[in-house]
Amino acid sequence: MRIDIITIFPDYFTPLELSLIGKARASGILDVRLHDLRSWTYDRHNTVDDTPYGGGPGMVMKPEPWGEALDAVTADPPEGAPEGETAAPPVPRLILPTPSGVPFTQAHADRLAGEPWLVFACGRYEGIDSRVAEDAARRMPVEELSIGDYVLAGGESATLVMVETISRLLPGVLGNRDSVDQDSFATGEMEYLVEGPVYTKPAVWRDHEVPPVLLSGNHGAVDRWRRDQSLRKTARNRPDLLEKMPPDRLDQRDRDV
Ligand code: 6GU
Repeated sequence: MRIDIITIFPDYFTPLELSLIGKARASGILDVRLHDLRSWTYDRHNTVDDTPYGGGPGMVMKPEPWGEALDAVTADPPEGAPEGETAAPPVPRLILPTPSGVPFTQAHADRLAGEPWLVFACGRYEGIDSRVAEDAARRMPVEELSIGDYVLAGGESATLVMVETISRLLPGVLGNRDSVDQDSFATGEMEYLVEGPVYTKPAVWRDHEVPPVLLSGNHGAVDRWRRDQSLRKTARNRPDLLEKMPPDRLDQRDRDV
């Protein structure tokens, strides 16, 4: 997968050199390209913002640098499938991180992980002139996404969150595919549940014991216990998820928890 990120703070993305994502990049699974929006400005101060039409507080990002940046970044498509000649080049999908966007969920991540090419446009200030999205939508799908009900200073940290969430789903990035299926919010068994507590050695630490069932070797009992713990933790921390769970997702044992 190719990911282009356009930002006035390319240095914000040095964490993408580390850990899982750093390795995915080194191995060629993930091609992340950073672009400084100011390279598409031509005045002495490399201006990217201006006052809002209609008045009001703050500044708005000017459309011209964004238009040129998106044209340049999307001009050279990544190599498609190895059939080469016959395969059409992939279409980029533009992601606009904004607190006014659709709430980003694991389902978005699952879908976006199947795309060949994502472009993230990181806005600052009061946002990007709305004609940029309108113009881009003439040639590519555009999605406005929010990572939660709070306001960040800019789209950079939201982009880091989304890129990490998507990248760990790419084939070959996590050692163990199963760990993805067991995640909180994963589609399937865990769709309306969060994960319960986890333990490792030693079996006793500062008088705290690991729940004995986990040492029992009884896999059926372990699975049942984990599901119970997951239900209890979801009820405690995320009652909204249990509200949304279709009733047929609960068996009689679940109802007893
Ligand atoms: Cl994607 N951007 C900003 N600036 N604030 C946010 C957000 C995004 N998601 C939640 N708050």
